[in-house]
Amino acid sequence: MNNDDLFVCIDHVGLAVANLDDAIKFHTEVMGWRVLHRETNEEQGVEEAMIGTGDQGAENAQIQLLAPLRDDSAIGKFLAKGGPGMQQLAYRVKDLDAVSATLRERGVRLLFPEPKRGTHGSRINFAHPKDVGGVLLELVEPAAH
Ligand code: V0V
Repeated sequence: MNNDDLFVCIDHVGLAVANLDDAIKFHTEVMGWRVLHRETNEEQGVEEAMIGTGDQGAENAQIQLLAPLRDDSAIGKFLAKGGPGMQQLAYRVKDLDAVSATLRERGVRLLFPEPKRGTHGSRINFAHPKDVGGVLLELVEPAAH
């Protein structure tokens, strides 16, 4: 990573699913991935699981399965509109506040005025899909574990 790079790497790709247990069953038994982490995030209205290979660490890109806790959540609305599928691309950052300030200066709208709590204690925010080529882009600053 160069000093002037904004992003470290792809952190994860998020897939909206209707039912987390069914999706885990498919991605483990058919696709051969393993569940690395699972949690509920009430504020975001999701039940989620991170999947990857058994020996991979959190430094590698993962796949995030996102199931709605409520119909009026972001994932609930996404599913109602178009059904299951890729809902977000997440870039890892070292300093979310600095990257957010730079993107705002460059005209990219972030969805939340302040960072939210994401997976595994990370800090997250999102760039509006209309400002980044039609993809919901999450920015993730991992927690220092
Ligand atoms: C909506 N649009 C999308 C999109 N969702 N485009 C690409 N990818 C998506 N996921 C488009 C949509 O087609 C519209 O385009 C336009 O954006 C406005 O959409 P809308 O239907 O009016 O808006 P809503 O009410 O569906 O909201 C969309 C946003 C919402 C993106 C604003 O989903 C949101 O606030 N998301 C951020 C939070 C989130 O996604 N949380 C769940 C993951 P047209 O029709 O106008 O052309 S939580 C998570 O990832 C965690 C915890 C973690 O990783 O740690």
